[in-house]
Amino acid sequence: MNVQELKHPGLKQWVEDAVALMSPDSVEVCDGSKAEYDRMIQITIDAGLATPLNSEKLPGSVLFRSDPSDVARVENRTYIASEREEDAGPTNNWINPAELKKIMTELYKGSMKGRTMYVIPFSMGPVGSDIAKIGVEITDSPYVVANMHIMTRVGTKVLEVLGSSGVYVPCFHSVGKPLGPGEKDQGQWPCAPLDKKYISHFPETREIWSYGSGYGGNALLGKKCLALRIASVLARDEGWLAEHMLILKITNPEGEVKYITGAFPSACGKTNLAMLIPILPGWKVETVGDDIAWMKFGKDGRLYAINPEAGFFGVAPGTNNESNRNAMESCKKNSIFTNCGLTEDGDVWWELIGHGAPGKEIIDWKGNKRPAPQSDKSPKGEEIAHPNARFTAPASQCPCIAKEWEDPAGVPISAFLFGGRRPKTIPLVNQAKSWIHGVFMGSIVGSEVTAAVISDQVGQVRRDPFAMLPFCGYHMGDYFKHWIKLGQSHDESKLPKIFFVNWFRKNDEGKFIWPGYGENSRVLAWIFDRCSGKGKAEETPIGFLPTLDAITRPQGVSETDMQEILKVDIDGWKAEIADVRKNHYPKFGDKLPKELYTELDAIEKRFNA
Ligand code: GTP
Ligand code: SPV
Ligand code: MN
Repeated sequence: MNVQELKHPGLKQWVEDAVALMSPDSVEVCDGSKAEYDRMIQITIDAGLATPLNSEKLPGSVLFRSDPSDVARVENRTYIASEREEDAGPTNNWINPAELKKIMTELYKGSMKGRTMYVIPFSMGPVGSDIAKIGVEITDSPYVVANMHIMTRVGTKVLEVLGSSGVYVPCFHSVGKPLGPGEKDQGQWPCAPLDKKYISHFPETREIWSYGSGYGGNALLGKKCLALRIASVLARDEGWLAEHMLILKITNPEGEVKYITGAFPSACGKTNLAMLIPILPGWKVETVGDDIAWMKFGKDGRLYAINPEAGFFGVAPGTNNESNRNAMESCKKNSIFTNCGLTEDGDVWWELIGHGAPGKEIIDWKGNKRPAPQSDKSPKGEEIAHPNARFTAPASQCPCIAKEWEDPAGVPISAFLFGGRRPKTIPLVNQAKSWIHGVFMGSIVGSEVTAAVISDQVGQVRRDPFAMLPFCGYHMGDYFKHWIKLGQSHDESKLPKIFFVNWFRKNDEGKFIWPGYGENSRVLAWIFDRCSGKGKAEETPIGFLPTLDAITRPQGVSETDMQEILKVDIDGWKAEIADVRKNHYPKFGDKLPKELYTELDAIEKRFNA
């Protein structure tokens, strides 16, 4: 389809203005067809950017290697450009929107020379459903088009729903690498240097402008940019929630069903939990979503969640048939791999895949030949796959996808889980005493920074409230207020119960104490029971902790270890609380809701009682 055929005058004008600014050689409106997907992949193969994989092992799949400067989200180049700085708050980067648009307009000038501009109409959520939002991404990256095909619902049917006057979120994206006459990418992942990358959000005008990166959340603008940063602003204004949460369906041996969501920071276990295979007999987990949940109140006063995405952009390293067989199955065909190793037989390989690589050599994520590894481990810093290597796979290929995963009505949520990577102090699981206590605990969540973000803080614990630190499109203090208000204006007995989990406790030798993955079903079973008014627990200063016999003990976890991860670490918590009072809460100034200080005072008092 060409631009002239666009029936929405505003959209047509917007595209024409973009063409005038970015000067692509040609323009295409995407129809979302299989033929289009195949063509995008072929273009990237011809440009030397994609390698077709072994068609018997991984039919319809390709591998990309990106640029070392472009391997993850760039938080320090991500901006919330609200009209007023105070609306972006202390946890976001802010630039005056007019100033930022001026800088970026300069960058966009001629930025698509030598390339095709693709116009991608996409829907977050099932096309045409009340809860769905439409975006249109303009990009010069066929890699982005192909990924958007998998991650969102793309094409003509979206334009039909949009009609001639529908509302959409306009999203600009350019890799920022125009080509001179006759110039080709020739295997060089196109992007701009780090200090030229901008991932910008204009919350008042609901616009996204991205420049200079072709990777993940920086470039697939439906995901973090629209479905979290812009959607969180809409959710605040309209009384709903847009959260960095997986959604799972869990069935107990008696056949009772509950739906649970969980917010953990990037690379902290959402995809794995969403696809978990319970080790507990008779229990079943199915997937509704693995990264983002949009939740609205139903007429019955309960919160209903939908997954706005259509695919998984999952962390490859650590994924294997033991840890996450469902993810391995999901990316067995029609998938895009980015920054994995390439074996001699045209297969992908990554650290902790469960086996060494065949043959003599392997090509690492930087394109270098290396000796084929005998085991599935590599020394730190010498990984064959980048630690944030990813697979993009259609959700429909997941063997445990829940039948209701595309239900526009959503699924009713019984529990919220919050957590992160905490080697010490935070217990395996505890339950908040009330909604407000849960909001307090959610506001102080901390986690080690992972390779999902380009940062020199990787490995250090930072506060990541609600796992939304990099994704909240407005002042985090107002975000806390929004959560408190939802509790105050609804019947608390119908709201999800709030829990905190930590699969990542380490012993003094630095080894994980808890085996994680399928073993986490032991914790899910306790949470399930607590939501039914069962499950044994003890009230402590931090909430309800399971009694020692309430969660069955995995093989290889000693009784002493079990006691260790289920106790209240008094000194650790005192330090935690002191840090919140001194370093965390003051950041939010007047915007920190007083209810949270009341909770902080109360927990402090409980520890000093
Ligand atoms: P994003 O896609 O970045 O939002 O990540 P995510 O939260 O979906 O994380 P994911 O499930 O992909 O897991 C990230 C890494 O953590 C992988 O290497 C997993 O193998 C590892 N992981 C997941 N669950 C567990 C667990 O229960 N225990 C341990 N030790 N590691 C886990
Ligand atoms: C995350 O970082 O939380 C991700 C990957 O899910 S990205 O899409 O790059 O944001
Ligand atoms: Mn994520």
